[in-house]
Amino acid sequence: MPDAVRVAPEVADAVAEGRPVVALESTLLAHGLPAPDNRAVAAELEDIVRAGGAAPATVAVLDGTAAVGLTPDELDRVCAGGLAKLSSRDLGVALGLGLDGATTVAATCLLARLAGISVFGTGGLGGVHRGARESWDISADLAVLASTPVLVVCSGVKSLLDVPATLEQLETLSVPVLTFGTDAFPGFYQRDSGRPGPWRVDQPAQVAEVAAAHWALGAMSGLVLANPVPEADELDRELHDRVLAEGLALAEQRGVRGGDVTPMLLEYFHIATGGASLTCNVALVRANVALAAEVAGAHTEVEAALRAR
Ligand code: PSU
Ligand code: MN
Repeated sequence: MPDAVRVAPEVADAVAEGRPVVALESTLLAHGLPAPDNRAVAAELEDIVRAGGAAPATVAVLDGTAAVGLTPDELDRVCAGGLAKLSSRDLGVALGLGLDGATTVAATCLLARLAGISVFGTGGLGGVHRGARESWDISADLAVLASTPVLVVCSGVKSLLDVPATLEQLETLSVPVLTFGTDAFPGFYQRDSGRPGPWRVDQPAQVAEVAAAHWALGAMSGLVLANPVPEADELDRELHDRVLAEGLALAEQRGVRGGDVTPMLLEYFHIATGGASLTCNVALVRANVALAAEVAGAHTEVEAALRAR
């Protein structure tokens, strides 16, 4: 473990003893949700993971140290605003220069892996952006999943992205995609992105068996477990489609590019839906981390059974 990576005692003990752990990302807190609500969500997500029998490990970079598992004071700093958004390529820069930053799915996967954590719960995965043919904007989340054995529980990819292209890329990169309790690939704010998922599972134990088999074959890629937003919290389809069209036009008009696109569109959604997208976003993350805790529990059981053989 590099010196610049610090694993919280609660997390390190759980990993060492083969108990369930769930990694949580900080970009969703720092750039996906507005302050001060984000701080309450940060605490709530950790509580949900603990209630599900797992240790939470929220990941961020603070003072040039990558922290896996944060103290309440550190969560305050992450949620107070002003943190850079760190993708995988930015981690070494932030550590080398002694900076602070919030970690994306890509960066969180890398640090979770270093800390020995296999299950990670979040909101939405990054993917292929609309217009990627011109902009080349494809999230590093995909490239990192191709080479990092971590299972990411999310609500599919945001409808802000090119969903069919993202599913194609995940196939090319040999990242298995499972949909939980549904045949449809979820579209973040919506339970159905309009595309079917390749494989449906209905039990956390099935997910753990699939991940164990995938990794036993020597695969170095991660897996995606796509969990649809709870029915009651789904965003109204018409509202969603209208706000998405407006947001995309606004991003184009303002010339927003690269890593700024997702936070800008998420913020536009939160304002233009009068907070409905925020309610939906928080509801789906809650559901995902609860499922991640169950999957982490099942994963430790499968690992213990493998060790006992
Ligand atoms: N899901 C959310 N809010 C977010 C994100 C996902 O509900 O802010 C973040 C994740 O951290 C993801 C990142 O890794 O967006 C992708 O950003 P980009 O497209 O720039 O790679
Ligand atoms: Mn991007």
